Amino acid sequence: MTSTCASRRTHDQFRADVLAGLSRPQKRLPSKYFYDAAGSQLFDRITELPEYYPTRTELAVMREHAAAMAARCGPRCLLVELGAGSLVKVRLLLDELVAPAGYVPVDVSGEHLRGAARELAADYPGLGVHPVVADFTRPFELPPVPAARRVVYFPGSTIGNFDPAEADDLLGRVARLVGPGGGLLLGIDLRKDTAVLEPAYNDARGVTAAFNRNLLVRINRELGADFDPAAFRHRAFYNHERSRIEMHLVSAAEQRVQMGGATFAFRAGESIHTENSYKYAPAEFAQRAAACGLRADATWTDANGFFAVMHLTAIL
Ligand code: SAH
Ligand code: AVI
Repeated sequence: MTSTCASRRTHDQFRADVLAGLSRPQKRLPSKYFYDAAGSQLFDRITELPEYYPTRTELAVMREHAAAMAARCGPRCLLVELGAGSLVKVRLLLDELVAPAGYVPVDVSGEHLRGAARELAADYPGLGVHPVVADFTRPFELPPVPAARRVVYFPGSTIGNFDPAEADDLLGRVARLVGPGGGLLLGIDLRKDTAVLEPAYNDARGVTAAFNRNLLVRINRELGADFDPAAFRHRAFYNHERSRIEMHLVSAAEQRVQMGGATFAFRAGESIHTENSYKYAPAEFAQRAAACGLRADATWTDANGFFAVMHLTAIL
């Protein structure tokens, strides 16, 4: 009963966010809605593309420094992973952690999360695995697991998908969730040459384009809209002024889309802005985090300076 109510609320929120986003002068859709089961699978394919450097770079940084990262987390910590996805990177950390009190992967993509958590629990039989299907931008309950310290693990540069004010809000929430002395192990994608950034979001095989268009497929299926996904072109580019990759879906022609009694008109060339992916400099990020109650005390990067993993301590 409770979960039926929760899924009704999620559905209603999805409808309200889509209606509001498509009613703005620059049409917008929140990027968290990319991740239904198909979207999570498409994201996994993105992580394996030759152009998409973030995943393999972060994995390499994790592989090289996992022991030092685990030492920062400390013994008997409760590890809470935000936007956990397929639970790949955390395995490198779990292999080094001393007597972790438990592992709580949090993700909105419920079916995908539950499947990945079952597999992880089978591979780590002594570990308490407690998946939580939730939107981490809203309050959610942690299981009552006694631990020496709480550590949030937030890899993938998913923090980059939030506008600066939202990111600050999220950092503040994390600081309160872990409490004074608690930790945050965070992956951030760094500023780099446009010649590296833009191909990562415009891959030759068109997987990122399919990931972007899947949002329209999902809106059709779950909200009864009549988007023709083929009538929207994928566009991704680096916005220098804002230090972010922007993804858009561009209407190929003048067209109208219906959704539950509402009609949305598109001019030819008009776009829906579907995602931002901010790129940071480590020192600048550390400064922002300090203002949100988190002090950066270790940073690990790759030789090219493409990606950083940072440990921060809550100083509330
Ligand atoms: N951590 C993985 C996956 C990154 S993809 C990695 O580093 O490869 C981003 C993940 O965050 C997806 O699994 C998506 O479902 C999840 N996600 C995005 N916004 C979310 C939100 N607001 N609440 C919970 N999960 C979210
Ligand atoms: C999850 N997130 C950090 C990815 C990114 O790079 O911003 C999502 C993504 N969008 C297109 N490709 C990957």
